[in-house]
Order: sequence, then C-alpha cells, then structure tokens
Amino acid sequence: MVLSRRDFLKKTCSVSTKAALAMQLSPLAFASQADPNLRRVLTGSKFGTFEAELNGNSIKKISVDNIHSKMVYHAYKTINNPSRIKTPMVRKGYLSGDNSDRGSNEFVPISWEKAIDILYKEIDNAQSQHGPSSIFPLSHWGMFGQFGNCGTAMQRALNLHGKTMSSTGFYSFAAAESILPEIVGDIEVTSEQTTLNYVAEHTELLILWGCDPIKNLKIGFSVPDFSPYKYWQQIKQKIDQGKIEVISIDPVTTDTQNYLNAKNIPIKPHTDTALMLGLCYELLEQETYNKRFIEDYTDGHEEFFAYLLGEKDGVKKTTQWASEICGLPVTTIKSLAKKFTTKRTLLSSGWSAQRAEHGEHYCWSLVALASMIGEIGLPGGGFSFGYNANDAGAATSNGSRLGVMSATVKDSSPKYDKPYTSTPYFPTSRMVDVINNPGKVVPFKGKDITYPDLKVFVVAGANPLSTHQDVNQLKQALNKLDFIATIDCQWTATCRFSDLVLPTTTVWERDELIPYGNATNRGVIGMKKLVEPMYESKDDYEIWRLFAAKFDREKQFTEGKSQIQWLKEFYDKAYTDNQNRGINMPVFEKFWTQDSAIFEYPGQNDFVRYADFKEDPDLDGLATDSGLIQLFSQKIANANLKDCPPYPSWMETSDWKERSSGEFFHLISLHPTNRLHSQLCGVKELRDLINANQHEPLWINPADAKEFNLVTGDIVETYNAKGKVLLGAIVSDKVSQGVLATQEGGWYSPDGDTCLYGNVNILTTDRGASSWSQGPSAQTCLVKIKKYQGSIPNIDCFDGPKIVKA
Ligand SMILES: Nc1nc2c(c(=O)[nH]1)N[C@H]1C(S)=C(S)[C@@H](COP(=O)(O)OP(=O)(O)OC[C@H]3O[C@@H](n4cnc5c(=O)[nH]c(N)nc54)[C@H](O)[C@@H]3O)O[C@H]1N2
Ligand SMILES: Nc1nc2c(c(=O)[nH]1)N[C@H]1C(S)=C(S)[C@@H](COP(=O)(O)OP(=O)(O)OC[C@H]3O[C@@H](n4cnc5c(=O)[nH]c(N)nc54)[C@H](O)[C@@H]3O)O[C@H]1N2
Ligand SMILES: [Mo]
Repeated sequence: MVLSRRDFLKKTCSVSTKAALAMQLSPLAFASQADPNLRRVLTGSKFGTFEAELNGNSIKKISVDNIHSKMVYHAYKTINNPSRIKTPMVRKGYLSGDNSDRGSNEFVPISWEKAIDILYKEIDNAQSQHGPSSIFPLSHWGMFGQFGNCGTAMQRALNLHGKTMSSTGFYSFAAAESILPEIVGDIEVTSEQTTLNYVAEHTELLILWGCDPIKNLKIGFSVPDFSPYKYWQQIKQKIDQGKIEVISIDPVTTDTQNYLNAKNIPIKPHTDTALMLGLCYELLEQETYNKRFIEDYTDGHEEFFAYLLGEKDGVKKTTQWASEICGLPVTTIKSLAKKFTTKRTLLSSGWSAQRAEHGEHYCWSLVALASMIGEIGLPGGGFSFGYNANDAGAATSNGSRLGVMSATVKDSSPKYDKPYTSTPYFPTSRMVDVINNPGKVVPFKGKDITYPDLKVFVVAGANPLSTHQDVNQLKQALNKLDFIATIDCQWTATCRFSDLVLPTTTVWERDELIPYGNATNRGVIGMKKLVEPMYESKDDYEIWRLFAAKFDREKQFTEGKSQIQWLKEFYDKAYTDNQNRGINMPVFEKFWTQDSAIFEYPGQNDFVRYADFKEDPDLDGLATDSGLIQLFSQKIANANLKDCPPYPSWMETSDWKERSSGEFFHLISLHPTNRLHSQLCGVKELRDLINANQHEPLWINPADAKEFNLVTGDIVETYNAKGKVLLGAIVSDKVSQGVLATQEGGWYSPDGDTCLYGNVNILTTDRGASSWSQGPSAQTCLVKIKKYQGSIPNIDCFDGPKIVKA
C-alpha cells in the first residue's frame, strides 16, 4: 500500500464519541424527561448548537453550552420578531405597473397562489422573450442545509425551467481566490490549514496580518463546532510563557489582539503591500533571505527581484520607501525583517485587506515575503490565508460527508433551452456594472467576458441592499430591471426594494440535516423542526416545488421523493461511506427518531500545509505553471493588465490623491462581532450589545474626536459623494488617528441618499479590485464626518413593511 506523505503526516487518534459529545453539549441533552409535555431538542444554526425546551408548538427556553458566541443565545428570536415576514406581498405600485414607488415600503398582502403566479409569470416572460441571459438568481449567506438550502432549491427549479445567469467569485475573498491558484496552485482561503497545535508547538513569531479569528470564528456556513478556540487557548498559553511572540499588523485593535495580548503595528490601511515589499527588499539587501528556498521552490524570482531593486520602474522598494507609504518608522520595518529571519515565523492573513483595490497584490506580496523567509511547508511557518472562519485550523475527523440536494436534475428536460446572449456568468460583485452596461466586454481572470442584459433578479438568501457596495448606485441600477423578487424570513431592505416578497421559514421551522463542524467535519446533526412554520411562511424547497408545478416539472423537482426520503438518502450516503471507513453510525430511522439527533465522528487528523511540497517539490509539485511558487506569472503577463502586473507590485489606489490630502478618514467596515453580516440585525438584544445611541458604532480615535467635538454617543454624519450614514460615536483607541471603523451589514433605513441607522455600504466603493479578479473593493472607502445636530428621524428598518390595500 502506498501512503502519500500527506497521509503519513496526518496523526490519527480517535476520541470517544460519547466523551466528546458530553463535553460539547449541555448536560440537559441527556437529562431524563419527567414532564411528558416537555421535549428537549438539540438543534443547530450558523451560530452553533443549542438545546430548546419545547412545550407543544412553543419554545419555552433554550440552553446553550458555548462561551464563544452571543449570537446563538438570541438567533432563534428571528422566528417571531418585529421584522418577521408574515405573508407573501407585492409592492403597491407593482399592481398598477408603476415602478416609481420602489423603496417606499408600501406593500399589499396576497395569497400564495397569486404570489407563485406572479413569480412564474415574470420568470417565464423573461425566459421566453430574452432567454437565460436575462435572469439573475442570487443566493449567499442564507444558504443552509443539505435538503432545504435556499440557493439549491431556487437553482434546481430554475434549471428545470431554462438556464439562468450565474455569478462567480465570493465577496469574501474574490481577489485571493483568483490570484492564488496562479501563484501557489490553490485558492488557499477555504483549504485545509496547518493544524493550530503545530503553531502552538513550533511558531516563534506569529504575525496576525489583518486577521481576527477570535471574532470571526463565531459563525459557520454550517453549524460551527468552535473547536479552533481551544487551540487559540494553547497558543495564548505559549505567548504568556514567552515562547511565542505575537504581532498584529492592523489599523484596528482586534479581539484576537486583546485576547492574546499582542503587540499592534497600526499600519495605514491599504498600504500593506508596500510594507511587505519593503520587507522583501530588506531581506534581499541584507542577504538574509532564504536563497535555497527561493531557488528550489519558486519560479521567476529574477523578475521580482529586478522590480524590488527598481530596475523596472526606477524605484527601489527600500524600507525608507515603504515607510513613507505605510506610515511606520524605518526602524520598525527593519526590526520586523530581522525577527523574520531569526524566528520560525507564520504570516497569518485575514481577508479584509484583499477586499480592496489591488487586493490580489496584497496576497501575492504576502506569499513572496513568506517565500523569502523560506519556511513554507514547515510546521508553524510560512503563510496562511485561512484561519479566520468556519472552524479552520482544528483537527479534522475521519468521517464522510453527507449527501446533498443537487441544483441539477438528472435526465430532466427543461421547458426552455434558449441560447445565452452573453457569457453565462459574471463576477458577483460586478452586478451593478452588469445591469448598467449590457453587452459590455470586460477582462476577467485573463479572459474577456460579455455582460448580459438582465431583466429579472431573484434573491433568496442574500441582502444586497445591506451588503453590496455603493447602495445608492445599486438602487438606481435595480430600477432598470423589470422585476425583483426576494425570498427571506426577515424584512430586509432588499425586500423593501423588491416587487414581490415571499416569506420563508427559519431553519428552526423545518426538518433538516446539517454537518456539525465546518472545516472540521465533526459530525452530523438531524435538525428537527422546533415549531411549525409561523404565519404563512413556507420552506424554500416548498416554494420552488410550487413554482415547478406551474410548468409540469414538479415530479422532476421532487424526483417523487418525500422530504424524509431525501433526508434518509443524504444520511445514508454518509452511513455507507462511513461503514467503509469503519465508523458505525446508527441507521437513519434510529438516528432521526431521537430528539437530540447528533452523531460525532471519531478522529483528530492533524495536517501541515505544503509539507509534501517542501519535502520534494519535484514529486509533489504545485498546480502552477512551473509546479513551483510563481513570483512571476507568464499567464498574468499575457493578460497585459495595467492594474495587475505579473509580479507582486505596489500600486496606488484610484483615490490615492484624496487619500493623501489629509481631508478624509479611511473607513473600515469590520465583520460584526454579534451578527453575520446583516443577519440578526433585526434582533434588538444583539443590536444593543454593540451600539451607540441606537445606531451602528463608529469607532473614532480620541484625538480625532476632540477635533470634531465628539463624545461617545454623539450621532455622526459620515458622508462622501455617494451618500450619508448616521452612526453613533464610540471614542476609543481601537482605531488610530485618521482611521474610522464600523461594522458591515447594518440594516438600511433609507431617507433619500442617507441611511438613518448605519448601513456602511452607502459609502463604500463599487469597483473591481482589478481587471484580473473583478472582486469587491468594499474596504476602499474614504469619508468625512461632522457632528449631527437636530432630532433623529424615525428609524423604520426593523418594523417590516407598511401594509396597504391594493
Ligand atoms: N462594506 C462591506 N460590505 C461587505 C463586506 C465588508 O467587509 N464590508 N463583506 C462582504 C462579505 S465577505 C460577504 S460574504 C457579504 C455577505 O452578504 P449576504 O450574504 O448578502 O449577507 P447576509 O446578511 O448574510 O444575507 C443573508 C440573507 O439570507 C436570509 N436568510 C437566512 N436564512 C434563510 C433561508 O433559509 N432562506 C432564505 N431564502 N433566506 C434566508 C437572511 O435573513 C439574510 O437576509 O457581504 C459583503 N459586504
Ligand atoms: N462574527 C462574525 N464572524 C464572521 C463574519 C461575520 O459577519 N461575523 N463573516 C464571515 C465571513 S463571510 C467572512 S468573509 C470573514 C471575513 O474575514 P475578514 O475579512 O478577515 O474579517 P474582518 O473582521 O472584516 O477584517 C479582519 C481585519 O482586517 C483588518 N483590516 C482592514 N483593512 C486592513 C488593511 O488595509 N490592512 C491591514 N493590515 N488590516 C486591515 C480589520 O481592521 C480587521 O481587524 O469572516 C467570517 N466570520
Ligand atoms: Mo464573506
């Protein structure tokens, strides 16, 4: 038997499933149930597991055994909060063919029959008249579950009808995922990372480069098991013992920095690439870089070094040069470079700094710097782009994955098979450019793509009116569309700007199977419905089944299976695969009948990223052009893009002049501590945790606050040419002078071009990171501020629509 080196490096040790379970779950899960009317049901969410005590159709209380996230204590309140959508609705003007009241929030309740009629009629019209290039379905962080996933259900039904546009590239890390495959042969961001015990054991210098795992591990795409936190505790112990030095390079003081008691280097936003190149130059000039690593493991260093030395553009990328751009003293940069060469160093990056103009070169420069340090593939050394979400960095189990509903139906015959009049996909965050410029040809990852002429926008599981950049521009673009439908459980701003709104169930009002643990694949949870669907809500799957019935494809949509048959099929896939791995799960019937249906897989597999490559780059080469790390890329050179040179490069942002003028603040939009983007903003208890005077927070440095005569709790008009947002000041050293921070995903309470509550995306830039990735540039954001005088108009975004008569 041939063991790959990777397998060999994985140490496997089983833990007792029951012991692990007992640690993870509240003891209540095993308590005897004296009152026959009471049921205790263990369930999951994107915020972790909890146990609900049920009395008939109501949740009496919940118990949580998790100290990592406050969200899970309150998330279930979305089942019945003031923002809950109760019935299907249409915008008042829609009924008379008048689009001018989009956003007015006046809606007319309608029956499900009428609602599905409208949805079908509009999609069918677009498909029959304009073909698949006219229909844009969008689904994002609302997606959840193997069976009832809103994105899959929608796409499955739409695929039976005809084809549609698809969007590609995540808001999260579009720049990284499009450049890193060219450089290291992998997208990195969601790939298995070196297990954090190796960091605790081997790392001597941990650099958190715009990276806040303690905050960002609080959520998951599936149910998080929070297992990385115990590793971060080990790392903290090593730091306390003086065995690891930790430095956070971040314009903001993060939760991780506070937790680890890390030093902070408050770099100017958007200047990291210059710092990294300055560090590379220093290592080159001092001849302290790892020559062997550069020669044996990288390709194209000659071009990169020539650039560093100024042979390409006449500018030497010295520490002095870097210092002038990034605002850090030369001594700080030189001392960092020295540390890098004397200590086992891990450069651990988050994703925010790449969610910006030229984000690709931020990523590339980090890899180049780690290559010059030369510890890639060694435990606790090198670089990482993946420790900051979805349980990353913890050991993985031996278990197999559950089956999942497919977005395509085998041997199906769609109603329409019309040709595309465009490229069938476009980069997600370019959607406004797409709506505004049908037929435009744009470069994307080295190819040219042609934009479609969109007519219909169907949103299920996303809230672009809060999460897409430059919302005032988005609103104008949406007005050009013929029809917008939104399916959600909460009355978001995207509902408000739609023509048709359909109420879906929350994840606790439906039966579902879901992986427990994200990157860790810790096990399986059978989520039993806690309460019956509230009001008139229906599951996403059910909505799209009704849609499919409109054109005689219901049988194909369901494949003739009941919900429980689907769940069994998905479970049985894991059951069979696991049996082959020697893991015995209970049969589905037994598993599903338990109130706390959870099965935890054995196994704790550790991993060292790039260990194979390090050991033998010829045998285990990377999936790049040369099989090595590319410090120059011929493919990118061939694309010939001004804003994406073929080696790691520093470029000024398009707003560099204003940025340097000193007249603006740079506004960072952090991923929120107690929310998942805009999700849970409708829960007052969570809103109140980080909030200033009933508005989203605006962290401002004391010196800046003084200049603008602001104290904590003051309302601040935060504005630029795109619009204005009212935020609540929190005066704090969390940010350095010239930098402001708020949280993304604040709900949108519109008043002309202003948001009264705190949607930062009124102010952000909607521009491709470069012509390579066309990713979002949400962090490229300059604003001015002034103290708000006068009374605050009514914030109405949490109260649902104004119900009117037709
Ligand atoms: N300024 C700024 N903007 C940003 C970012 C930033 O850093 N700065 N970050 C970006 C990033 S990384 C991301 S990933 C995006 C996220 O962008 P989105 O995915 O648009 O954000 P969410 O707020 O999670 O929206 C999910 C919606 O799905 C709904 N939902 C939940 N469950 C269900 C369900 O079962 N069915 C249906 N149909 N709907 C459901 C929720 O109520 C919510 O309205 O935001 C981006 N926006
Ligand atoms: N609690 C919670 N966790 C989440 C999410 C959430 O909404 N809530 N969202 C999840 C999702 S979808 C994603 S994509 C990830 C997002 O993960 P990230 O994008 O990494 O998260 P952020 O917290 O927005 O930013 C991380 C750090 O980058 C810093 N930063 C910003 N600009 C710069 C810069 O120019 N230079 C440097 N050096 N640092 C900079 C910020 O100050 C912040 O401390 O988080 C995931 N985890
Ligand atoms: Mo994201």
